[in-house]
Amino acid sequence: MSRPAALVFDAYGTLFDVHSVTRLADELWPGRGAELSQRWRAKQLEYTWLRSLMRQHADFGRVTEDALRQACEALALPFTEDHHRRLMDAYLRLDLFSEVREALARLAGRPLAILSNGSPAMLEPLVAHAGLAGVITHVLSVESVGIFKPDPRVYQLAVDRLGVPREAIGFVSSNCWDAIGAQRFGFSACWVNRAGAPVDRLGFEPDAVVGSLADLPALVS
Ligand code: 2OP
Repeated sequence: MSRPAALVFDAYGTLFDVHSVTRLADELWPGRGAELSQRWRAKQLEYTWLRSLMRQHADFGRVTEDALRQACEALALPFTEDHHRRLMDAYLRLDLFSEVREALARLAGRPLAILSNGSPAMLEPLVAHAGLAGVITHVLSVESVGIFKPDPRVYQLAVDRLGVPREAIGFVSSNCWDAIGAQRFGFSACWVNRAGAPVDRLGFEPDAVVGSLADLPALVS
């Protein structure tokens, strides 16, 4: 990833910890929070892929709500509309991973964009709540193209909006399949593997793997 002209970051799972909702979920259903959070995230991503394949797009807010309801029913968790509202609100205030702020400060001086499945209505409050409004230069949502990652049209959006050729863009995601999709599109793609997970077997691999965003400045300078 030698000296990319711009860096493009995935949001959920990469900059923001989707599992920070576990705290509230544990408050609502003691001892069941982690299980719900894992299942909710897995179902949310599954629905993005299925809706893209079916050409039946709905925004990430709807997909996230649908996934939450399915996960609660699958786990037989008693669920009210107040639970739903509180958990969806928590999605607008996810924790920033601890190393992100310093890493972004060290990477400044080039466009630093978010490219996410999230809708603008979800991403704008999330970025503002984390105090990243002055740090992230572009917030790009798949809603501009009407299909979810890893469809190539999503990555093309970053090229179009940043005005930077694909080969000059460094892409960063904690979702291995997203990093591979970006790599196949033509970005230099880095997988942030905080959990030490096995690489996805998709016939291709990310260009680089790091354990946290703290390792990124050395990789791109
Ligand atoms: C994002 O697009 C993949 O959900 C992840 O932010």
